[in-house]
Amino acid sequence: MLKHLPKYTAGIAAAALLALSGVATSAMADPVKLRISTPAVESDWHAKMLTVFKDELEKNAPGEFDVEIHLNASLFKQGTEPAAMQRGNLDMAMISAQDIAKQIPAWSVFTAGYLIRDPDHQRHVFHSDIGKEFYQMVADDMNIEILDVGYLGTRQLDIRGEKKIETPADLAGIKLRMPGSDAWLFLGNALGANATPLAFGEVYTGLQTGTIDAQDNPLPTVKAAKFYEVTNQIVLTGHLVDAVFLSMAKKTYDSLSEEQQKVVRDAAEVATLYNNVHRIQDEEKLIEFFKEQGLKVYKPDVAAFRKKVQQDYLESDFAKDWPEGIVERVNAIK
Ligand code: KDO
Repeated sequence: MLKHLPKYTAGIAAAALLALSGVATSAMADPVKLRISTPAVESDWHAKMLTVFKDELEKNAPGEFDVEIHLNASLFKQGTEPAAMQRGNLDMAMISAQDIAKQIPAWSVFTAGYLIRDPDHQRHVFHSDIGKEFYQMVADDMNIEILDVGYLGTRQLDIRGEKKIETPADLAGIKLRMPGSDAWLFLGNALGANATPLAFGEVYTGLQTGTIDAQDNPLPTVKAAKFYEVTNQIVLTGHLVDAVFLSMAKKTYDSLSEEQQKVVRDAAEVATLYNNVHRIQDEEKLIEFFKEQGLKVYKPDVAAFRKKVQQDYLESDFAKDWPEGIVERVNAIK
């Protein structure tokens, strides 16, 4: 097309075209691929928050990120996500304190029952200097960047059978499914049950067939994964105010520009807040829903559970790895 223009105009046009194509090349650089893996089921809030995260990135940095969300542990098995990120096979995941404690024993403090008091306390703790110190350990020792903390919910017991549970002694002999790691199993045993490891995706069938008697999860997850269909009672022990840490492989994070890192952090904040608001609302409403489904829902002697669980943790080997004064510092956060 340039041949129809006078020579000098053609020169200017060619230069302009070149400049334009330069702009086009940088604007059309390949989007950063972010593959996220989680065992969460589609209708649970922490699964939905990943779509919020993706939409926020698209809104604030159009075309710069290509987020792929893999649910139901379809990409990596539950608990293997940190290693996958460390090996460079995965960009993002929602990891648990229990996952982290496998590599950084100090983190087991956040796997302890009855330490974090409620969702606000959780957010305040992890947004304080304590959070900064503990996130730094994860960045330094695991090469994983924690973007923000999300409230997974307060874990309650969900049991087959009619036996009324008032105290830890009533759980003796009950096969309580826990996710598969030492920290999780310790919690199940501290509650007084016989903790047995099983992946999240196998819990429904385990309860249905009776290979396990019980499982523990926050109420929104009991609903989303339909565990209420195969159990008879929910015992409101409230034993763990649980967290998921929305995280990115450090290699991926470091490859981003400063602006992109900010967009990613802001999106993580919006996503975790969305999760928290909905989950907290659901936790209030769901007791009625489970009662309508024919389950018994009641509070046991929570003080008896708290006393035994706290004592077991303080006397455990885990506590030997907790930084000096950490329990007092966590308790002091309002
Ligand atoms: C579970 O397996 O019980 C658990 O609640 C543990 C959490 O750390 C997290 O992995 C969660 O499952 C999954 O995201 C499924 O909701």
